[in-house]
Amino acid sequence: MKVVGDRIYLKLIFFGTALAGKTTALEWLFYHAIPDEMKLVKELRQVKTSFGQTLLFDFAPIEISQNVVTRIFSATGQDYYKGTRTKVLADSDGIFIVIDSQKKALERNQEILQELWKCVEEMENLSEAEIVALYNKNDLEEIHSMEFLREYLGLEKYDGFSTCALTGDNLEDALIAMLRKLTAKLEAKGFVLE
Ligand SMILES: Nc1nc2c(ncn2[C@@H]2O[C@H](COP(=O)(O)OP(=O)(O)OP(=O)(O)O)[C@@H](O)[C@H]2O)c(=O)[nH]1
Ligand SMILES: [Mg+2]
Repeated sequence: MKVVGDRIYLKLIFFGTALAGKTTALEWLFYHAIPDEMKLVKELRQVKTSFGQTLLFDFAPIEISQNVVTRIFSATGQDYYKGTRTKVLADSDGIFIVIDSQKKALERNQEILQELWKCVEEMENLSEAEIVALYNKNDLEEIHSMEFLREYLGLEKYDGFSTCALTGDNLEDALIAMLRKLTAKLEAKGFVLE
């Protein structure tokens, strides 16, 4: 959370394994759910590899009220670029953990969660971040249920949404849940949203 003049800047991030659907989820929200008048840029800013995966990040700044700007990022999930992933994570106020619900991705989800918990422990400010989990790819067949994944991955205490980033199923609800948590936090600190 950064205060610049009378404005507050919040940072949200989509974090999860490679190909979990972070970019697809952010793209869907940006182009289908976020009203144009809230967007501070017309197109998502993206830095991709030649194969179309995220090299550094995707980025969209939006204005959720006259005095609150929310910058939304998606980090790379590829371990090759792990160093940039943790840099992009720094100072996040809200983390969407994107779980790839496919059975074959179970171990990779566990590994990246370990990395995330380590970052939360070690990086300044991150322990206060709000967390919402997306159990993505709910349209596929060979997947674990959200109930199973929540428990197996130890995510029971976080709000969870069973999502399909391709169709946007439940994504808007997840974004609203996150923004509600963050605005409640701001109000609790005495900040008045304009
Ligand atoms: N069936 C299905 N496919 C999905 C879903 N979400 C994403 N995909 C597909 O999964 C692939 C990877 O999606 P991305 O959004 O690029 O994944 P990412 O998490 O950004 O991956 P990195 O940038 O490599 O970290 C793409 O082919 C998407 O179309 C989903 O909910 N269901
Ligand atoms: Mg991506």
